[in-house]
Order: sequence, then C-alpha cells, then structure tokens
Amino acid sequence: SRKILSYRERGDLCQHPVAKQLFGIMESKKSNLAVSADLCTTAQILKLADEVGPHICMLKTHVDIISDFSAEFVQSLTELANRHEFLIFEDRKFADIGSTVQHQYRDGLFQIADWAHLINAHSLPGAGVLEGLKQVGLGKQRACLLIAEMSSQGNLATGEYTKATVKMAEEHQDFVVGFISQSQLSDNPAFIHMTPGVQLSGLGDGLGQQYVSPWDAVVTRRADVIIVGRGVYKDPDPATAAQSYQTAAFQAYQHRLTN
Ligand code: S5P
Repeated sequence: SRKILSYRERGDLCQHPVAKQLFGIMESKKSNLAVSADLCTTAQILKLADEVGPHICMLKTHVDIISDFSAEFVQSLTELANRHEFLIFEDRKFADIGSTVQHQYRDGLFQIADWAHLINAHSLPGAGVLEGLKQVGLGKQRACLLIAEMSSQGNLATGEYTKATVKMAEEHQDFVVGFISQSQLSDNPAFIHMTPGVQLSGLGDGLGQQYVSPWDAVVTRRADVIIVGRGVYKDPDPATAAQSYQTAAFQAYQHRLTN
C-alpha cells in the first residue's frame, strides 16, 4: 500500500460542497461505511437508517423498489440523515440521453433532485448524461458519482470504457465528485472512490454479484468508501453488523494512512 492524505486533508482541498461535507463526516464519525438500504417498504428503510445511522457516512437507496414511497418518507429520511449525520445517495444509475435523465432526476414520483445529496450515472450515453443531470443538480448543490467499474461478473465497464469514464469525470468536476469502482482510478485526491460488492462472509450471491472483504476493498483496491447492503440489512442485528463493517473499513483506512 501507499501513504495517503487523510479524509480531513482531502476535504480541505476539494471544491464541491457535498464532497467536503462527506469527507468531514467520514473524519468526524470515523466511518467510511455506506449502507445500501435495499428494502421494499419505507418502514423497513427508516428503521434500518435509524439503527445503522451512528455508524455510517452515507445511506444508499433504490427508491424505485419501494412499494409505499411518499413525501413523508423523504421527510423522515432527511430528518434521520440530519440527526445521525449521514448523506443520502440515490443509486438511480442514470443511463439515458441528457433530456430524459433530466426528467428522471427532477420529475416523476420520486423527484430525486429534491432530496438526494448524491446520485450516480453510467458514462455509457456520453457526456450528455452529465450535462442533463447538471442542469437540474448544480443549482441544488447536488453531486454525482460516475460508474467506472462494476462488481458483477462479466460486466463490460473495463479497459477503455473505464479510462474514458475517468476522463469524463475530470471534465465535469463541478458536478462529479468521484466514482463507483472496484479500484482506485484517479490520483486526484478530490475524487472519492466508492466500492460496492463488499461482505465479510460471502463470495457471491448466485446472481453475478462478487464480494471482497472490507480490508481488500480499502487496502488492496484503495477504496475510500465501502458500500454494504445484505451484509448489514440481512443480519439479525444490523446495528452491530454495521459497527463491525465500520471498524473493519476504518482500521483499513488507518493502516493506509500510516503504512
Ligand atoms: O457495481 C456495482 C454498483 C453498485 S451501485 N455493484 C453493486 O452491487 N452496486 C449496488 O450496491 C447494488 O445495486 C446494491 O444496491 C449494492 C450491493 O448490495 P449487496 O447486498 O450485494 O451488498
């Protein structure tokens, strides 16, 4: 491993308010853990968010799998985010032309731009996807992550595609604050690398998901943030599970700081 800047130092030198806030939370809560709340009712998500809230820097949602989404849910989740100090990341994976993603981000049932601090997008459509999202998100001080690599078996986000994605991010630093990836792709310390496909016990899920340990994600692959779904929410005691992932991932970060 290679010595790195602390989250605090990186927060000081990055420009985007959401990235600054995230690095600040990671430093103060000693957490580089994001929990993926892939549950299908608002009650389950709010309960999980309250239980794991003290241990996370970010909660990731898939709002289109919720059966009873409502404005009250958004309000409650925002209150929990404020109380426990975590950011909300809607994992919408925008992947269409600029004009369409603009509607998907701003309009419809979910009005994602009104409540999600962070969203993500595939680079597949070209820079138009970012231009469209930006017109909605910039005025609201929102941020975007580009999906540069995926965790799933046989995915096509490799090689030249990944390189072109990094270039696209560099050209849109007013909105793109980092990557969803499986490895460190940029030396720019302002970019945050977030890695899903992390579990302490499993190797896969039988549907193409591939897991690495928190240590491998942070030390070997140089992730800044680990994203854990089933490893936490399927556990009979999600709070204790989240604490285990928090400790494992933060110790891995501290190892990188000092080695
Ligand atoms: O490459 C990816 C990108 C994402 S955002 N692989 C992923 O698994 N994800 C998401 O991370 C996925 O949609 C899910 O919400 C989460 C992983 O969940 P887990 O239960 O396998 O930890």
